[in-house]
Amino acid sequence: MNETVLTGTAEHFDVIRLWEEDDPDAVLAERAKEITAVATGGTTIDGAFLDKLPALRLVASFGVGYDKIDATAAAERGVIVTNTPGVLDNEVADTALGLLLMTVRELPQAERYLRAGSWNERPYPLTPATLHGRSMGILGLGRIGEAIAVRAQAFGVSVAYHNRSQKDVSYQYYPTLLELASAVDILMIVIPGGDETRHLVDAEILKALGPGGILINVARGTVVDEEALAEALSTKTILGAGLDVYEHEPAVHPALLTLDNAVLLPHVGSASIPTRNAMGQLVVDNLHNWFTHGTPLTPVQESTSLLQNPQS
Ligand code: 8YV
Repeated sequence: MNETVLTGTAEHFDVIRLWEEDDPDAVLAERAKEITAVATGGTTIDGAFLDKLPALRLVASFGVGYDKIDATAAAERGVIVTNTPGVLDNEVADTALGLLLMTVRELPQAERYLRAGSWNERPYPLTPATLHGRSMGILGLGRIGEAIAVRAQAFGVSVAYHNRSQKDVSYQYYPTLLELASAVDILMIVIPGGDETRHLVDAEILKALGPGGILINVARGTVVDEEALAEALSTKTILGAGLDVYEHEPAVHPALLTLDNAVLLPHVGSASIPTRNAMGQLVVDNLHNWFTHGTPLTPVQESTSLLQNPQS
């Protein structure tokens, strides 16, 4: 758990550090009736877990994505869920552009080449692709997607997008992912994870992206069929992929590890101390505001009706 969450919660609450307990289940059972809030950073919270805590009123999640939390089951039990949107947008967008440049210009491969002493023999081969003048399709134009779009344009990359519905923005909208993938050079995934988006990017979408295509994923690994991606990379159905997230983190599909046209980061999208502390502070502020004013700062969408009608 992030240090800011630990110090911030300790100031206002009687905190149980479950991960430090020898038998966390026993502690949960023993103190179930006292636990009114849970702060979490990536644990699965489903209906069965919520049923163990009858006094629970708030789950404050560290991170913008909350696909491991069943927010609908929480709402049904009168439990609010909060996440940490906004404060990590710039960091994740920066990482996305960094990963894109690394992938298009093969920068990690070139660095490995230098360290291996190969430069003494001959220069690193020219990269087949360049970034300027290419087109990017953003799958999931939310806050982070918009921050990526601004940066992409500064790099001379045109932007299009696919969402479930069109937004009031100037970027070209494609009503289906297949049309978007067919139209662009770079597919940038920023859509939330979870059952609704599982394997949206499959063999058909990768084929549509085509042999010059680059896939970047800074969202959730579950959005991509990793098996199909490994196949598309090894058969050069697409040119390359830059990934920060994986289906079964921290495990990475073994085939991806062997492919030189994949750039692989260990889920570091928001992982700077200042940004993680800002996320941690928002967890603390959500908890504090809920218990002092009854208004969490950043409830997730599934919790909003509960706040409008607390008796429901
Ligand atoms: C963090 C993230 O890695 O916010 C998210 O949804 O994926 C990342 O910022 C994650 O929150 C760590 O628990």
